[in-house]
Amino acid sequence: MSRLEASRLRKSLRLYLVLGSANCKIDPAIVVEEAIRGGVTLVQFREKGGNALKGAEKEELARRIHTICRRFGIPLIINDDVDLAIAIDAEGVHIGQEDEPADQVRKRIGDKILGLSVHSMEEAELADHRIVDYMGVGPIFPTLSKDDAREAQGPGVIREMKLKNVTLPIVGIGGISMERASEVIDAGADGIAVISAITGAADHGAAAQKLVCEVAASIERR
Ligand code: 3NM
Repeated sequence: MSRLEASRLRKSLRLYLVLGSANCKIDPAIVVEEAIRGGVTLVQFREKGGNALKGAEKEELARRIHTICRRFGIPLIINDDVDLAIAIDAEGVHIGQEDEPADQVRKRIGDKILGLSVHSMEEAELADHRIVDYMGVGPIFPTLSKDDAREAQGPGVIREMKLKNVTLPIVGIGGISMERASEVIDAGADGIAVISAITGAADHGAAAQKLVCEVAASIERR
């Protein structure tokens, strides 16, 4: 799959599952399958933390997750590992402000989807529309899932971006639960990206289903 037109990408961002082996009590590939069956629209493989898989083991897990995503027609985005995304022919790459610069990544990945983490209006204004396809804005609420997370900003940061005519698709991330999903959509986000709201749920599929219904209902109300 190549860079999606913005309207298709906005739909793919509705419920974005981010995960790696550190976030899962069971095989992450099984979590992915259950969550996709529940309604997840996009998946990011984010293998971080002290015990993160590396090398061949990391690639093997990424390939297994990709096989499941493909079966359901769900794009797979690889966090901060351009070589891996290219090796397994994933649909996209997600980078942070401290990773390889977006223009260099774009040159390497050609037509794949490119996502960028932004934490402020200033960073959003610097994101180049010709290079980046969507922005992950966070942390919206306090999160325990990212060691070096910045201070939570609340959904207002997304509202400000929309008011100032930031047009790139936006997904909110950080501490987003079932109860708080609608606040993020009401602020103007195209979707929500979550780790623990799905990986930490007793029933991954049911959690995804509830979240995606909440997002869809909030978008319809806007
Ligand atoms: N990035 P949870 S917050 C991966 O602010 C990630 O850029 C963030 O996990 C950012 O849904 C975050 O469990 C963790 O809070 C999201």
